[in-house]
Amino acid sequence: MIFEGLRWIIGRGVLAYEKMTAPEAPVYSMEQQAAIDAQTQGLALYEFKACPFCMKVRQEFRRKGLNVELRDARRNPAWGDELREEGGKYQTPCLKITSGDGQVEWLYESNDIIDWLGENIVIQA
Ligand SMILES: N[C@@H](CCC(=O)N[C@@H](CS)C(=O)NCC(=O)O)C(=O)O
Repeated sequence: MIFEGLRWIIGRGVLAYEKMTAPEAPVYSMEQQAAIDAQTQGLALYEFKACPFCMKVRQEFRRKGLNVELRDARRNPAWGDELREEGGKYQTPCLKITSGDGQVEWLYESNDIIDWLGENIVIQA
């Protein structure tokens, strides 16, 4: 009970901090955004809303203007089960990467996810 209350308070703090520090989204042309969306359509982030590591990854999405599907693994038990069973552990953030040929990779660790985005998402000038 105390733990739940503490988690709730910390969660509120994380969400408020996320709102206050949200980076401005870049403005892309329609063609640029379409090219980026084509690269992110196979991505889904398994997350907890109040997780600070997830917040860090969501901020990176905003900073780069990436539209990535967010799957709340706590509120939706189906996403939680999928994460545990297919990803290998119930830990967020985790990026599910489905490539064009249907291959699936589950990438844990916020820093590794941010690095992967930097290395794999090409934003044309
Ligand atoms: N080093 C990891 C830490 C991730 C982490 O600790 N996530 C917590 C949520 S904030 C988690 O999934 N805990 C498992 C649980 O709550 O059951 C990262 O940077 O992504």
